[in-house]
Amino acid sequence: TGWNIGIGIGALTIGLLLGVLQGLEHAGLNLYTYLQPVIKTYYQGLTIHGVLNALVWTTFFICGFFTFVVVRSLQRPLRYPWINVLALVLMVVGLLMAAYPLLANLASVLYTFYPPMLADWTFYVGLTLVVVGSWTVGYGLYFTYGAWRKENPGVRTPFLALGALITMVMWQLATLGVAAEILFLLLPAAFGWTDGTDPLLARSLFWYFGHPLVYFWLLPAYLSWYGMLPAQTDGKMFSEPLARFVFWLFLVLSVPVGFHHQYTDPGIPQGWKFLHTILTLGVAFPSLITAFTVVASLELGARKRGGKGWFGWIRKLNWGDPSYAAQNLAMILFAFGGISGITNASYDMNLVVHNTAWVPGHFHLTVGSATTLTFFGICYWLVPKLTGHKLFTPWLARAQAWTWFFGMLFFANAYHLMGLRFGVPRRTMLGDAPYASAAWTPYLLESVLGVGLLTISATLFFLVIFATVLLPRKLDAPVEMPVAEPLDPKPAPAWLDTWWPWLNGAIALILLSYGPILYQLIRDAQWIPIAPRVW
Ligand code: HAS
Repeated sequence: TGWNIGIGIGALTIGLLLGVLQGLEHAGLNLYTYLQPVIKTYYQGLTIHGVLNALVWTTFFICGFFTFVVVRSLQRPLRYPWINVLALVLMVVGLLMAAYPLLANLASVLYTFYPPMLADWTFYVGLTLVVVGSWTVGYGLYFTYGAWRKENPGVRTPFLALGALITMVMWQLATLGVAAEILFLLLPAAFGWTDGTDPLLARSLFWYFGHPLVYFWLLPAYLSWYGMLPAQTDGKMFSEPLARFVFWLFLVLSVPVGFHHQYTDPGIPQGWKFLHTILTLGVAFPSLITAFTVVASLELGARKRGGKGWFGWIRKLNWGDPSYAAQNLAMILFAFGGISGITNASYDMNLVVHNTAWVPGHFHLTVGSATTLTFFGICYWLVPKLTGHKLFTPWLARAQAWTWFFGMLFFANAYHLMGLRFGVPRRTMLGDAPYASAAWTPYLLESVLGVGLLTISATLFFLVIFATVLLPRKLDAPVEMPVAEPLDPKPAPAWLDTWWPWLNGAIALILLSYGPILYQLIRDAQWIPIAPRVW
């Protein structure tokens, strides 16, 4: 766990630095030139920013966190610890392999690596190894769960372990899409065995994986919000069975929604886009349940701490604890990210905001806030737990959480509005754009204010974590993983602890929503030449 989280944070250090450059470039201050010859182009910087933050930081953190959670929650050691060590080795080798082409400017294809742009083969093999490593983490956890089940027949799986396992299984279903894309379309082209590819088929396989990927980022945060955060403010889980139900719904509904990223792609018939729209609105439903039930769990705690009134109780939440504050602030930002997600999912609105600055606005509130700020909050108890050292200065950690909150609020608001009002494009050197308009200026200034606060916040996070790890200030009292008790101690019904209906339901829905159309896309595949490398 320690190594996973340490490497994740290391990747984030570089990834966030490039994010600052990205934000400043849009506002007309191009600092990329000072990074020559290490970072040669804007697109190289943007690719490293996306890959390190969205893929590396998240995957390493989640694998480490889940290993810790499953072992603590089942209260038994890993069945075969060597599997999880092997997993870490695979992931590190993969990361090093992918780092080479990223740094050598041989893989500036952005984190979605759409063909016909093509990266060096080492990039794809590296990413594949990271994914295979994360599967291996899952296998280590399944064997541990199997052993626990044998020792505890008929006992309900503890919620925290169940949620982590469901997320891992969902991840294995999801990554089949990107595995097929890399193995059958991208690697053969990168090795020079084929001289073309079908971008539409590749994009469809990518988004089969790409949307459940976002729930792989979100569910560890939900696990903490449901099963840990209430305990951090003297609350209880408002409804433990409902929390399980939400995780099962995510298993069933996370994958069959990918075409909402491809509304503007020609070649996907409308009927399929419509089906995926309906299912997307379906997968928003467990998040709406979460909004109500998690807040109810927190309210229980605040009232126990003396909170009164319709809204007055909010002041009594445990804002003094940086771990709590960071996660509650992440939730508030996610409420706005959820609204912009549902806007994206609405076909006609999507035509307005697709490929505009609105989209980075959306994902900085989701993966950049709900996920990342929650993971920061988790670090504030987990790193002291792992090192046995006191958290370095809780008030600095609190300041980190609040500066991230306001930084993202300004940044994301500006990007949403630039996309919505002016169609300002994403993934573009806006600082150099000949069509840049004076009307953008107030929003660009707001975004720079956000970038400034986020830079301070990121610096504080690294300072707090490094000082906690390096300074040998022993803990006064042992830190334990927070575990929220259910309000109703009656065990959840058996159907909420049974895998087969949910797993079969997930597979059936995937076959129904992707089977015929993927068959059609493969049958009608049209090979087009790989784009020449221009960076
Ligand atoms: Fe998304 C694009 C639709 C959620 C990430 N999304 C992206 C991209 C990323 C991303 C990275 O339909 C860009 C991909 C690219 O590079 O092209 N997204 C949705 C929908 C949801 C959603 C419907 N997205 C996420 C999450 C992400 C994420 C989660 C990362 C972690 N997204 C889209 C669509 C696109 C898209 C289209 C394509 C756009 C385009 O055209 O390219 C839903 O799951 C959202 C449901 C969420 C809610 C909110 C629930 C609120 C909660 C908090 C409550 C807190 C309260 C405060 C009330 C309904 C749980 C309490 C306060 C106290 C004080 C106690």
